[in-house]
Amino acid sequence: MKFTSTGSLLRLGAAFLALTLGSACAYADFTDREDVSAFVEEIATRNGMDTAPIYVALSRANYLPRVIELITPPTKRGVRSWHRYRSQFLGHAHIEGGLKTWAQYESELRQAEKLYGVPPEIILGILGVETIYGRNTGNFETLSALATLAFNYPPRAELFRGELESLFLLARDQKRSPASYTGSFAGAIGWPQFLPSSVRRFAVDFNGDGKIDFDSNAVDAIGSIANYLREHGWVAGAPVAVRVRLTPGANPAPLIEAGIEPSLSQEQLLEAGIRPLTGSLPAAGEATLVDLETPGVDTEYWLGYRNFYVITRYNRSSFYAMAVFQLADVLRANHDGGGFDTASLKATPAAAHKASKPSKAKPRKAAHKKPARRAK
Ligand SMILES: [Ca+2]
Repeated sequence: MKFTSTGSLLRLGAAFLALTLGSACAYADFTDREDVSAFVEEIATRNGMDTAPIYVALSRANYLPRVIELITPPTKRGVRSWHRYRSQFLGHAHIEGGLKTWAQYESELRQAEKLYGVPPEIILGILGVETIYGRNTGNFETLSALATLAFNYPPRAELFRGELESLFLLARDQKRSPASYTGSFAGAIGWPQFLPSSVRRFAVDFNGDGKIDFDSNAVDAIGSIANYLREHGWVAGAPVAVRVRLTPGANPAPLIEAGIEPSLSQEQLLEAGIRPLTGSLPAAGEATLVDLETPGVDTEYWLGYRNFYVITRYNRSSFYAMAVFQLADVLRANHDGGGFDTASLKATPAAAHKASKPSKAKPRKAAHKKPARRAK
């Protein structure tokens, strides 16, 4: 279609007007606000920083309405569906991507297991669920996202002001501009989606190049995820979760109400009618009972052990931890089986997952140039 010159001009004018109006709404200046000034003064005093660069950074931060939309819980609670949730993370992209990443970073993953006790498949399970192995790290400018949440989302202002403070400290540590980070709408950064406070506390320079790099390759993410899990109590070699069934008439509700932290003894579970699908329950200490509901089908019940709880420290949801665990299980089975088996897409792992099974596969040559492996 050909436009007349008048038409083009009108369109241009409209576009300009929209841009100007859009700017007026979207680019509120945080530094005009008293609560923001109080925040700047407070964090500068606490951390021995100058206020001026913080003001400069915040004056360039944008209010992001989309961030508020995404963080706000829906007014109507959706129907929980484990099958729907699970299908987002156990498809071809997650499994094939996981096996490729495993092959590419085999030696780094093995090194992380040696140092932190966390097996490759669990590290990959988290990387896969978080960002599909770095493919999907988020395009929100972290500074703007955190400023928006810190100052325009009262329900969680305290948390996000803490993360915004951590972002300024992280930028200072790394000698980067606070505006140079990108990630999720909620301020999580890079391949492993660490919040700034977690980067500062748990990230490790796993390829030994002197900096934390969560943007360009998996190596620092691999070491950092393993370190995060170990610091949160990962037990090397212990099981994560095992599927169970209920004896007829058993009432799981009080067991589920006991909470996500493992507190149920094997005797309590057996007495309440919890049975293994086969064999006997693993003697692995206290457990939590996890119910995975899907409308129209029988609820799945699982016992989550200490390591399951540790995965929920990454993201406080039993659906999340179970997706990580099941993706990990499929990756391990395919890796040891020596190839990608599409039938596994439908498999539901039922056996207790021994977390530190040694890999039976022969080490493969990494496809990339290997960096020096040195953890700090
Ligand atoms: Ca590094």
